[in-house]
Amino acid sequence: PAADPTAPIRMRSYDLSAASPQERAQLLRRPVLKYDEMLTKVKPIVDDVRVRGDAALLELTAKFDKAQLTSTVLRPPFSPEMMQLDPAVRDAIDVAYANVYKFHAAQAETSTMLVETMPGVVCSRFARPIARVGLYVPGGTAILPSTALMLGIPAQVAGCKEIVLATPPRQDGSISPEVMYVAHLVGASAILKAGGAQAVAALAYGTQSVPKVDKIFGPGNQWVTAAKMLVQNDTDALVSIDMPAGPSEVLVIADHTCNPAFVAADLLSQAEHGVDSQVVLVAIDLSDTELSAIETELDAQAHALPRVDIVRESIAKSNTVKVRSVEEAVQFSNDYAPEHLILHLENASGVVPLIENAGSVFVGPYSPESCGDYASGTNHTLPTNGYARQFSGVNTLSFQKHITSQEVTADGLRGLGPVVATLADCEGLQAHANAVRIRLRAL
Ligand code: HSO
Ligand code: ZN
Repeated sequence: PAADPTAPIRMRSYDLSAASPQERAQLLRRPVLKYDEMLTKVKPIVDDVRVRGDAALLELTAKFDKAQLTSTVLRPPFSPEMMQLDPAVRDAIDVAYANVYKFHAAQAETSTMLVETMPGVVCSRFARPIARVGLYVPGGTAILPSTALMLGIPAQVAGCKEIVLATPPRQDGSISPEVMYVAHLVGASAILKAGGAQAVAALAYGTQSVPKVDKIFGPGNQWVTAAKMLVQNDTDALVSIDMPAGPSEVLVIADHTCNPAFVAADLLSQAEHGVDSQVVLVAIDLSDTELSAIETELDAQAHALPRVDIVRESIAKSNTVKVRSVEEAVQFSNDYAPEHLILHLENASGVVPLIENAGSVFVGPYSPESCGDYASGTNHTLPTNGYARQFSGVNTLSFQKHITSQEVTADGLRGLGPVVATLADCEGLQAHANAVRIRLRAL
């Protein structure tokens, strides 16, 4: 049944000091992701592409994307007709590209780190690009050229040789000109016109026409995520993934100095992503009048959105958590480990040092998440579902790996060798000890 279009759109509200430990744990929880179920659904698709390659890919694309293709891969140079854009959009993409490039170029590790741990014992570490990467750009309810930027730019900066951008085709078999233009800017070496688990499988194993990659990046629906987890665990595929992705989230902390309209707008910008988006407002010591100002704004702004039906569902599942102090708010946020954290606080920058877990932080009233989603420079591919506890967002280092090296001089071995031989003896590994003693005798 269609939702009542006039019904108020509002979040549920909880007082944290009145919450039991179980209720607090519930407020920190995300919706359960049924990966076991998803894995059994994606396995036949992944196997089909692994075994039959292009033929399976073409059939699955006809089935799921309703696109009849004769080939699945586009190679550069991409024709200008495929990249025809509104000039304002092209200029906006160019500015976003420049900012994101600048921030990610600064992250690149270009120099070798050298440490002399003992006289004559020099250890070093240097970075090298991951040679072949696959970037998944979702299709679905919104076209996402911004995701192509966020994945393509660090790959380009890191110097990856093969950059395969996978995205589901439109029904006429084409790719949106915005995504094509970004693929051109980041120097993609191939575009794979496929989506879902079938695209992930093609990237992981390669097909007759799709190059196999070493690491797969990017957000996606449950099918994509389950397929990434599946291929990551297949030692034959020999592929890694960026991180386990879940529905997008934002946590906003607001105090009495906040602008209610700004707070509402920030909550809604995340809520419009999908019906399972997670939106949390942590309100510090707000009066009923202050809270209802936010609620009124949220309701009014929500009803004016083209995606009101999505927002209605995601907001209905979202929570306002009332706390007494900044410390309580930060504690809750650190426990929640949000993908995005927005600080609408009197002393927002003063709170940043207290943040322990978050994908990306937006500081003060003029830093909406939208800036980071599109164009300020930071990456928008961030850990969700509480994984901000142990994962960083996608960055330039995600496209590099480190190699360590050592060079020991004869004098160095005189000092270090006896230590190594003693430890080798202690482990009962005679050949290890010999590799040192044979040299010490020769010195
Ligand atoms: N907020 C999304 C990224 C995005 N927003 C793309 C707009 N386009 C997940 O971080
Ligand atoms: Zn967004």
